[in-house]
Amino acid sequence: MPVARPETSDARVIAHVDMDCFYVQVEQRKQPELRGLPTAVVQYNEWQGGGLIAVSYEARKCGVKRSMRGDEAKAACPQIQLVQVPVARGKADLNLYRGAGSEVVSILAKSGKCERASIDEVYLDLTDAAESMLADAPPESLELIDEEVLKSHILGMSREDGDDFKENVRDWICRKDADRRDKLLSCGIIIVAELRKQVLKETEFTCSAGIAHNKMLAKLASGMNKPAQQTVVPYSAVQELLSSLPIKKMKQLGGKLGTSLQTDLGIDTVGDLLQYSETKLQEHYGINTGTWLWNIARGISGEEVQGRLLPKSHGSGKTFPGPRALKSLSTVQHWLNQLSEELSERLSSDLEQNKRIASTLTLHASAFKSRDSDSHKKFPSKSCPLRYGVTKIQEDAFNLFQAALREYMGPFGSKPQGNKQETWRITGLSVSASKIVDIPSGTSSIMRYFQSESTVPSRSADGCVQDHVAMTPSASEGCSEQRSTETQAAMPEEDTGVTYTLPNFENPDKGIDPVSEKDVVSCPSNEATHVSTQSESNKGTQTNRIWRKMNYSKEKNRVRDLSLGLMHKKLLP
Ligand code: TTP
Ligand code: CA
Ligand code: CA
Repeated sequence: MPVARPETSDARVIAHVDMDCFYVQVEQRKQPELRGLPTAVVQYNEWQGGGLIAVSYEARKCGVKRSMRGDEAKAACPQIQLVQVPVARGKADLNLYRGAGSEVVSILAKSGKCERASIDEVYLDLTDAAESMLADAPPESLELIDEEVLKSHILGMSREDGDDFKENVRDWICRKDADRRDKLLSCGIIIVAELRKQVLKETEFTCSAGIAHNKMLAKLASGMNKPAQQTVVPYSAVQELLSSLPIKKMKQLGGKLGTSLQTDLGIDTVGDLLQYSETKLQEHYGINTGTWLWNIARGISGEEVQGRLLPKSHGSGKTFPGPRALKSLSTVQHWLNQLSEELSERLSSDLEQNKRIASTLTLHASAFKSRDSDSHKKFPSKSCPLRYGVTKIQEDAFNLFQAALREYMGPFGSKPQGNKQETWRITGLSVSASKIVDIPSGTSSIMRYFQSESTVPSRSADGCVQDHVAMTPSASEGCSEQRSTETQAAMPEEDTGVTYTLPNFENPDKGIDPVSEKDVVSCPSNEATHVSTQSESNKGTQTNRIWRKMNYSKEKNRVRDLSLGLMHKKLLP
């Protein structure tokens, strides 16, 4: 559940920077002849030209959307350039994009505390930089204000085109009688404009930014004016911004909590929350979440920018939507092997380059069953201590999967129910490594460290298969980005064009910490403790519904034969 953190009384200056149509920009830098053309990055497969995962702004103007198939995009915009995402091990290989994201991070990190929030986003705490500027060279004393600064959008200021608008921005930034909070924001505006120009110069990428007094508001603002623009949230504009903001657009309210607010309290916008007292909200959602809700309705959030340039976790995932759903243990094992290989490679380079090790391995899957009554049951996520080495990770991942499947299917899992036998299908798989720590400095050799540490156990899933509660809102970043799953659900296996509800199978390290301390429940025996999981994204159930509608009757006999045959052989005790 979200944790309420009081905001400090001192005004902070926080920026959220998000790259514009990021994968497209990375591909356009590689192939400069594509610049300025309507372009999209596609996860190609033979079905309807694959799925789009990033769309340039030129293509968006022609009506192309991320949810489209390649063929649909060509129909909407015949001149569209489709670039295929690199593939390795039968799935999208995001290394190129991760590396490009790191280039940006290394530039932005020079400005202050920097938190890498996803493959293409960072938060910056610019308070110190802004305070220094205010002390040494306040905006009101500047003779020349850069054009990029003057193009900023200041919420609450009416926007007129042309020079008048820029003059208004200049006046706002240079006001002598502004309060300290606004003056600090003005410094933030200048600093961020400069940083964005630097990013463009050094990487050739454009980005957009939100500048506000806290992370929540900065994040909301960064997406308001894209591409290549920045938006500022003065304190005086907060209420208006939130009053009409749909509750589900709010980071952390995209999931169950947001749904409960809508259905149980009839709240549609963040502003609607204002009618409820803190006590009332606490009665409904507990002390912490109640206070957190009360705060966000007022734009209050004390969440700090974490000084973290490296990812909190590594993940490798893939979805198998529609007719591609996996239906046998052998295909699940095949894909887990591929995913584990990729994960292991990334763990090795993290170890080599950053001297960091991870200690928890987690398996997430989304699934559905044939029997209607149970179709909403979530596939449990499982964790165990992480052992380094590809084969060990592969072995452990498969063990975790089997433990989770046993629990998912229940005691009658593979027994006939009436005349029907129950079947399962897997629509998403991901393995992730978390609880990443630096190897203590002074450790003379990595091998010695491993030998001395119990974090790397000698046996797999050794009675310590742990249930994993899928992310609570407060522990994740990417979960605010709700995406439509409808189209995705009808796609054959794809790796990247996805929803960011959790867990994120295609882009599992998109700012997500799949396992936070509190989420892992120790389990002393193989007996898995049942822990209710937050939605494995609605994706599973939606996919379930759509797939069933499309294909179930056609496929069901074959599925039953194949998967139940295997389950009888391998899963029954
Ligand atoms: P986003 O920041 O959500 O989108 P974007 O950068 O393409 O476009 P915008 O200008 O609106 O920010 O995602 C960053 C990258 O992550 C995106 O370029 C491709 C990848 N991605 C996926 O692979 N699947 C997805 O569902 C989403 C949302 C993103
Ligand atoms: Ca982006
Ligand atoms: Ca983003």
